Amino acid sequence: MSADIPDVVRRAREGDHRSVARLITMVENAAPQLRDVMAALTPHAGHATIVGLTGAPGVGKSTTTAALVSAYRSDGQRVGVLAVDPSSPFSGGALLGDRVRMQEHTTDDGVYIRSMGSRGHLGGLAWATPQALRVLDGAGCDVVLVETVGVGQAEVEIASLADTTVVLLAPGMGDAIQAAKAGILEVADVYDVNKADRDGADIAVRDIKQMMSLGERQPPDAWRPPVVRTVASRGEGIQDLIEALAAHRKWLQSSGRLDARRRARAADEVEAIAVTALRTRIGDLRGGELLDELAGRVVAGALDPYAAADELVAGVTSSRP
Ligand SMILES: Nc1nc2c(ncn2[C@@H]2O[C@H](COP(=O)(O)OP(=O)(O)OP(=O)(O)O)[C@@H](O)[C@H]2O)c(=O)[nH]1
Ligand SMILES: [Mg+2]
Repeated sequence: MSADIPDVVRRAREGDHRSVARLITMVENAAPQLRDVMAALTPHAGHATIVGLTGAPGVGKSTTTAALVSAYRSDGQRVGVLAVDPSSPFSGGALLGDRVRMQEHTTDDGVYIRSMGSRGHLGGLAWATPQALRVLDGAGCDVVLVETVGVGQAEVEIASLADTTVVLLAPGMGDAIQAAKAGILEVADVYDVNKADRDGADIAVRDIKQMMSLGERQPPDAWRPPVVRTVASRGEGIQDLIEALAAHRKWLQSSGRLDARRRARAADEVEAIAVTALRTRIGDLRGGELLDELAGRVVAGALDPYAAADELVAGVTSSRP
C-alpha cells in the first residue's frame, strides 16, 4: 500500500476538502492506488443518502441542488454534490455556471462540490461515478446530491445509482414528452416541476400525473412518485421537495428496497471494475499479441470469433494480474 493512502483517507474522513479532492482525482485518473483507497473506505461507506437529480438542460437542476444544500446545511447535515455531465469532456472543480450558483457553499466546510466529465479512463462514467460516490459516502457526507444533465441513456444509468431519483421538468418545454421517450420516467421517484412561477406549471403537473396513470398497473404497496412544484431560484417549494425525499427514503427502508438498490449499485460498481480490468488485461496479455494472433486466425477462417473469444478469456483468467 502506498505509504500515505491511510493518511489521506483518514483526513478525508475528518472532512478535509483537499484530501477528498485528491481521492476523487484518483478515481478520475483510475490511479493504481484506488484499490487501497477503496479497501480503506469501504468499511466506512453506506451511511450517505444518495439523491440523483436529472432533467433536460436548463430546467434548474443546479439551482435546485444549491437550494437543497442550503436546507440540509441549516439542518446540520454534511453534504456532497457531484455534478456529472456525460456530454462534457471537462472535469475537475466546478463548472462555471454551477460555481456561481454554488457560490455561497464553496467556503462552507460542510459541503463538498465536485464535477466530473466524460473524458478519461477506459470504464467511463459508469466506472467512475459509483467510486466517486463511495469516496463522498466514506468521507462522511450525510447526503450526496448527484446532478446529471440531460435525459439520455447515460443519465438514466447514472440516475439509477441513487437511492432516490428526482426528475426535474419545467413548464412549456415539452420535455415531459421527451423524458417519456428517453425512458427517464422509469427512474423517477419524485417529480419536480420547477420554474413553477412560469405559465404552464399546472399543465406540466397534469401531464405527468396522466402519464403515470397510463403506466403499468402497480401493486398497492408500490411507491407512487409525488409531483412537487418548486421555484428553485426563490427557494419556494424546497421544503416540499425535502419532505418528498424523506418520504421516499422512509418507504425504501420499510419496504426493504433501500438494501435492494444498494446491492444493485454495488453490483454495477463491481461489474464495471471487473469489465474494465478484463479489458486492461487483454491489452496487457503478451503486449496485446494474443488478441492480435486470434484476430489473424479469425480472418484466415481458421477460428470463429466465439471460439477466439473463449481462448482470449481463458488466456486472461489463467494469467495472474
Ligand atoms: N423563473 C425561474 N428561473 C429559474 C428557476 N430555477 C432556475 N431558474 C433559472 O434557470 C436557469 C438555469 O438554471 P440551472 O440551475 O443552471 O439549470 P440546470 O438544469 O442546472 O442547467 P444545466 O446544468 O445547464 O443543464 C438559470 O438562469 C436559473 O436562474 C425557477 O424556479 N424559476
Ligand atoms: Mg446544472
